[in-house]
Amino acid sequence: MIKTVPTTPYDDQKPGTSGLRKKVPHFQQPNYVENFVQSIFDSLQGRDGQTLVIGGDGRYFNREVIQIALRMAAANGFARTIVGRGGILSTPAASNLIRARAAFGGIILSASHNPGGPTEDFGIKYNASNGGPAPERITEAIFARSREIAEYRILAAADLDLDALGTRDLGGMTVEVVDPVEDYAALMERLFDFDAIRDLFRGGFTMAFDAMHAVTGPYAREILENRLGAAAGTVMNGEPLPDFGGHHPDPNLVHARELYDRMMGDDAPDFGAASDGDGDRNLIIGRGIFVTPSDSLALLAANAHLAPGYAGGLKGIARSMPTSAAADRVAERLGIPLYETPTGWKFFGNLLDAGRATLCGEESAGTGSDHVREKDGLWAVLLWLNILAARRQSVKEIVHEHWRSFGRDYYTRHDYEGIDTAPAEALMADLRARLPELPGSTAASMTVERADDFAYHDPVDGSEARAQGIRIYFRGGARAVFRLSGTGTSGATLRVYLERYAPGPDGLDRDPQEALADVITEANAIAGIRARTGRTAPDVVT
Ligand code: G16
Repeated sequence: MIKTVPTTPYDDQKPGTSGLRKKVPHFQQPNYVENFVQSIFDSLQGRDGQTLVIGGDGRYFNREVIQIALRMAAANGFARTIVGRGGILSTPAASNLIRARAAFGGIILSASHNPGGPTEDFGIKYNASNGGPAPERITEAIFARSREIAEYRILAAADLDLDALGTRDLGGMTVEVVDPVEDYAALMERLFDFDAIRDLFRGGFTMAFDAMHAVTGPYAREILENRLGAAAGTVMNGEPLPDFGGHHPDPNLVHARELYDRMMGDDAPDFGAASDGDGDRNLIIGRGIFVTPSDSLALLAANAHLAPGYAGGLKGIARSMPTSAAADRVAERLGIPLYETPTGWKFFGNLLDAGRATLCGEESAGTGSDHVREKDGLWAVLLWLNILAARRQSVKEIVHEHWRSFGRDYYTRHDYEGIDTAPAEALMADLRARLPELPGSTAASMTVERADDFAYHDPVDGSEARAQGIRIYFRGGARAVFRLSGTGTSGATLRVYLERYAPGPDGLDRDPQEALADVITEANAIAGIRARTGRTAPDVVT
């Protein structure tokens, strides 16, 4: 029986960079989940009789929300839902399923790299029929709907068993419970030379993959250990846990410290990698060398032709604005276009759909291609493995060769987390107001050449996105970018992105913090970070 339940709106259901993210207790308020899911459904025209994919990263509250979403999908006209067993689907695997099964869209439950647990983070995101995060036109409609919603529709039914594969009926809607790994692993086998990678492992190549007790554990075990023959135990922390073992499933140098230390030690394996809560981010570390996500994108682009899925070459490369210019140099040499988009994977969707870009990447540890419409952690790891198998050099040799050939873009990101929203917004507003007077000025030792607030004009649909981050270019080629994070759930996070290009082959082992010291000082002085936030140092440096 379908019930129509009266409800009152919440005013804070505005999807951010990547869907709606809040603390679990926030989502547990009466009708909070139901309101948002109904707002999504109400914003989708033509959903009647369609297929919906539902899955999440397994974090605390995942199972409860999936049952609610299923009952509401059944009451809102969907004919079929496809759910990963146990409610599990990594974000890229969900994107793939939406595309492979020609679904109308998908609901992905995740707060990505944020911690999980009863008082930690949760998230709900809608992906459209191309498999990618809903464009702003849809997220705006969802937000508008959530502010006026008066009722939601739900089927009165008991919870479904989601732990056994197969199809069941839910009030006339078919629920198909699928193996979350199968289709995804098959896609990876089509893109990469699994024989060559198997050969690499057979020859004694060693690897450590940190699944961070998050969703990629089962994917990595199946693909790396079972199909590619990596030694048992290659996958660390491979058991997905609702609280990620109490850790932050963020594959950066702070939260994947154990892996980093191992890779810098004497008995380091040849290759180290990690992925985040929902499996879309990646961390790449060679023996004795961390590869920044910006460099990784450039290296993957320069070598992608070595993998069967990209043997025909790349149509173009897209990167988010704060990502370093390393990929630009590769695009230039390859003679293909380079697109600079705002932060947020959704901005790549049109370029991928239109066949203008093949590879995309962001400084925030996301890399992907047109195989799905999300960034894809394991995909990046497998492309690296394919390249390593083809080139038979170490990660360090490959990176150094790249820098010798293209020059090096020193890069670092400084994050100031959990600062009060008001001073963080004031800092940005003040920078914006001072943009016209910055060129020619010097706060410490460098001179500003030009400064702007990044605005994006989508070349495919003509849409505009404004106020996407303050860019300050210094004389001599260095750059500082300031923006506030769109994914945090408490207070504000100020991100400061710093880079400088060095054309020559010198300084291969130079520490970026040292190479960028003057840019860091200048950026801090221009924005008055210490005075405005009271912080003397960033919380996270990557
Ligand atoms: C999300 C988006 C990414 C984006 C990142 C930025 O990542 O999917 O495209 O780069 O947010 O985060 P912030 O706004 O905090 O800098 P994820 O992995 O959280 O979905």
